[in-house]
Parts: sequence; structure tokens; C-alpha cells
Amino acid sequence: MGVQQDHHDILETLQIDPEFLVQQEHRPTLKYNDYKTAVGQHHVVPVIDLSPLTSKKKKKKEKKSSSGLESSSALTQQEHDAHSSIHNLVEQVGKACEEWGFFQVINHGVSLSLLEELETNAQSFFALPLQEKAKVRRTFENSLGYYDREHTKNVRDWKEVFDFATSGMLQLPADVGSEGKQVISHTNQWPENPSTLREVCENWSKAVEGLAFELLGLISQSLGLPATYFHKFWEPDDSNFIRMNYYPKCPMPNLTLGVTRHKDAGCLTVLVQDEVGGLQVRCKNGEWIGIRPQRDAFVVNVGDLFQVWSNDRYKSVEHRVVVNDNKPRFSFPLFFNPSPRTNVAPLPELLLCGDQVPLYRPYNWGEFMKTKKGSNFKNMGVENLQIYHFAINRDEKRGQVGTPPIL
Ligand SMILES: O=C(O)CCC(=O)C(=O)O
Repeated sequence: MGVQQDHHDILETLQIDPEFLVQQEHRPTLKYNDYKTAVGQHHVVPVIDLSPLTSKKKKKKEKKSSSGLESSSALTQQEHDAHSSIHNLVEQVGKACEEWGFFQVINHGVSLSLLEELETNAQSFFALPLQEKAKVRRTFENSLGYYDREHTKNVRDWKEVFDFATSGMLQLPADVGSEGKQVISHTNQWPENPSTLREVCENWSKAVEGLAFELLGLISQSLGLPATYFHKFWEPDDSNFIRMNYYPKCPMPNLTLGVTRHKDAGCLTVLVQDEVGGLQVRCKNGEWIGIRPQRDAFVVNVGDLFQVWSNDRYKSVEHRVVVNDNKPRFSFPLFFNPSPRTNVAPLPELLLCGDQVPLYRPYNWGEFMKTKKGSNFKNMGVENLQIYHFAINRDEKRGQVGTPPIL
């Protein structure tokens, strides 16, 4: 009897769906609460203090309401200091995007009490009986709502989710190839219980979306572009959605994963996690490291869209979630994504300054998102759509013929 079969038998005895079984080479080797590297060092994803940004906003507000009694030279000095600390922040963000693709932010301005309300409501919702949660179950046609059979790379995730769009709906193309002429509206579904969930989620949306736009501005400046350069892609609509992730305790955490290794397809992910731990990132040397939970921090990562826009300067990085048999875990990512109409390609402004060739051919974000959502709905049995399917000009870049892209 093979090892894989052995594991299938264990899962059957425990009455666990074999779709949860992760292939041997992708199983977790690092425990959910282990934050050391193989050589025992603490390897830490950068933590960036956003106070210069939050205090700039505060000062702007104060200035508006002040009587203008300050002397103009004092203001100039203050403005000068603020300018140089924002410049420093932009540099830190750019370095983190280039070297890690991941960072944490503190002093971000999102209130802790909002987070506490979200956590309480999420706990109440996921504690409901399955038939209650199933009343707002997501379908193939409407990708928003509750779901307990999410797959990543054709492996079932050990988790339950509740998804909602920050604007109330997502308008995705009806078919790939229809060039957005026919769209289907995916609309938020709200449960009766807990009755406060909708309001709390909507307040959370506003706060985290605001933070995401600030981060977008910093990243944009770090690429030498104006702070508002990317805003046009979020008009006239966007495809932002928030996911409430609930990872129940798992009796076989060495054979399964909360989410198997993957890269995020969108622009930015802005996530808050509870104190349990389990989010792990693949470093440049191939080693997995855990991101230690920090109560006052958001974890931010750049997704595939930034990789394409920046022509591989800011790469999307693989990550996964390790579960445990001890404590359930919650996390709340905002997937911050542009309008489904956006055609994505390396930005001409960035190619010009580096005298580079584009490494991707253009693709439509809405069609990509629709295909991706479909492949996460169930095991499709074929490789999921990835950005390397749009890769071009690799041979010129590497000077090698016939080498498949390594992304
Ligand atoms: O739960 C987490 O910390 C990460 C979740 C994640 O990677 C995802 O939902 O795509």
C-alpha cells in the first residue's frame, strides 16, 4: 500500500474528505506558530510605521478648521519635515515590495474597536449551524456569500469563508472572450444572524478601503509615478472584496492546509489576522517563514497585477496557511482590485525609464478574475489560470531559448 493510500485511509477513518489531502511535496514542514527559519534565525517581514501618513491627514484636517494663526515660517518647517518623512516611507515601501512582496503596517489609522466588532460578528456567524450559513451560500453564478468548499490549486482548503464586495456587487463578464459586453452582477448576500453583521462589515469596508488607497499611493510613488496614478483603474467601478476566513481546528494539520501555496491574482491584499498564527510566506531562497501575528498590524502583499504593471519589479509572492489541532483561526483580507474592465499590461511609463521589453501580453482583469473564481469553486482537474500564461519576451530577457518562465 502506498503512502498516499495510507493517508487516504486515515482521512476516511476520520471522515475527512480526501479532497483536503495536500500532495506530499507541498505539505507544511513548519508549524503554524513557528516563526524561525531552518537555521534558527528570526527572519522578519518588514514592519512599516505609517504615522507620517496618518499625521499628515490629521494635520490637513486641523489646518482646515484652524483660524490660521500659526506663523507661515513655522508651517513651512512642519511641511518640510512631513515631506521628508513621507519620502522615507515611500522608500521603505518600495524596498519591501522589491525584496519581499510582503510587509506589515502599524499606525495605520484603522480603529481597533472596529476590528473587535468584526471579530465578534464573524465568530457568531461561523458558529451557526450549517443549514443557517447555507442560506447565503455562494454559487457558481454568484461568487459572494458563504462557502465551505473553496479550492486552491485543486486542493480543498481547510476553512470556511464569507465573501462580500465593498461596493455591494461585482460585475464580472458573463463569458471569457465576450470583452465585457455581457456582464453578470454578483451581489452581496447578508445572513439574518447576526443582525449586526452587515453594518459592521460595511464600516470595516470603508476603513480598510481607505487604507488600501493610501498604500496604493505610496507604492505608486515608489515606482516614480504620481500618488494618484492608479486611481483611474478603480473607476467607474472596482472589484474589491473582503473575505472573512474561518479556519476550524484540524485533526490532521500535517496533511492539509488552510490555503495551499498560491499567489494573489489581484493588485494588493490588505489583511488582518488574529493572534493564532499560520500565515507563511515563501522567501526568495525558497524557505517558508511564518508571519508573527501583531495585534495592531495589517499584513500587506502585492499581487500579480503589480507584478505585470511593474514588469516583474514588484513580484507577487507565494504564501499559504498552516492549520492546527489546537485553536481555530480567523483572518480578514481585503482583495483590493481594479475595475473588471481594466486591461492589464506592463505600464509604458515604467518600460520607458528602464528601456525594457514588456514581459507580459495584455489581458482583461475581469475575465481573469471570473476564470479564477470558477476554478476555486471546485476541483477542475486542470491547472488553474496563472499570469505566466501571458508571459512573453522571456528569451530576450534571459538570453536563453526555450526556458519556461519562472514566476
Ligand atoms: O488567512 C490568511 O492569513 C491568508 C489567506 C489567504 O492567503 C487568502 O485568503 O488568499
